[in-house]
Order: sequence, then structure tokens, then C-alpha cells
Amino acid sequence: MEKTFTMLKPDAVQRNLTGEIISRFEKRGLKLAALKMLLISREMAEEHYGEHKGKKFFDDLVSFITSGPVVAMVWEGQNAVQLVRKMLGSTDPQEALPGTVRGDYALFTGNNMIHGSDSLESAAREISLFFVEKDIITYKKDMDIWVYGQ
Ligand code: IDP
Ligand code: MG
Repeated sequence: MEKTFTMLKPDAVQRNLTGEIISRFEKRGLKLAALKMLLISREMAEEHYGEHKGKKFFDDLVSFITSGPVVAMVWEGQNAVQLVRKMLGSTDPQEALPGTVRGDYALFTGNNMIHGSDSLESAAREISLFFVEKDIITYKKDMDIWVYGQ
């Protein structure tokens, strides 16, 4: 089953939305495979957001993401990468539809609550940046037959 990486950014933690956002993924039927709270170092932030190096918002982005604890997670499910991206909404919360995380809780691109991998390749890279293999838990849930059918 496909796995994707998500990370609640410092604004989500500070605004007490950690449980609320996790709950959305759980209710959708996705399966939590790994979770940890951590403070990201500058080096790790620059590696995670390496594709944006050189852009005008890069320094602000790195400062923001290292400004407080984040909650890193791996979620598993059919088509999890694109499904989670849809649940996050557009990068700019002003464009994000109601019903999405960013569309319901955020107003500003710099503080848009949550990161989600944009492709299978990014997911693999990001998961291995934040977690070691033994952190990723593979387990069965009886609920799965009610989510996906027999
Ligand atoms: P994504 O998070 O929706 O994948 P990306 O384009 O990969 O969006 O950008 C990474 C993060 O960088 C965004 O989530 C946002 O926090 C920040 N960001 C992107 N574009 C801008 C911008 O134009 N101004 C300020 N911050 C930005
Ligand atoms: Mg991105």
C-alpha cells in the first residue's frame, strides 16, 4: 500500500490543531504508520526543502519550520500521496477550498499548517529523511475491509 510523508508545521502545533488534523486522516480511513514530534535543525530543513533553495521565500521558510516543534508522520493508503495532497488544499490558503486543511485553518502561504509529499519519489525521500526503517510500522487493521471492501 502507498505511503506518504506529512508534517504538521509549527503553526499547527502552536494553534493546538495537531489532534484535529490527525483526526481528519484517521477518519478518512488512512492508516498511521509512523509519528514523532521533533525540532528540525537548519541543515535538515534545508535538505527537506532543497528544491526551493535560491527562491526568495527560502530563508523565511527555513526559519519558520525550525521555529518550534513539528509533528512528522507517515500515512498509508490507496493512492495516499495524491489523496493527502487533495486533503491539504492549495499551497496558498487563500486559494484552498473549504474542507481542506489549509482552506479551513490557514490564511497565509508562509503559515499553511502542513506539508505533504508531492510524488512517490518525494515521499520515499522525505520518509527516509525523518524516519529509520524500524520506525515504520506495518500492521493490519480489521477496519480495512470496511474502508476498501473485501
Ligand atoms: P507545498 O507545501 O504545497 O508542496 P511548495 O511549493 O512545495 O508547496 O512550497 C513549500 C512551502 O514553502 C509551502 O508550503 C509554503 O509554506 C512555502 N512557500 C511556497 N511558496 C511561497 C511563497 O510564495 N511565499 C512564502 N512561502 C511560500
Ligand atoms: Mg512541496
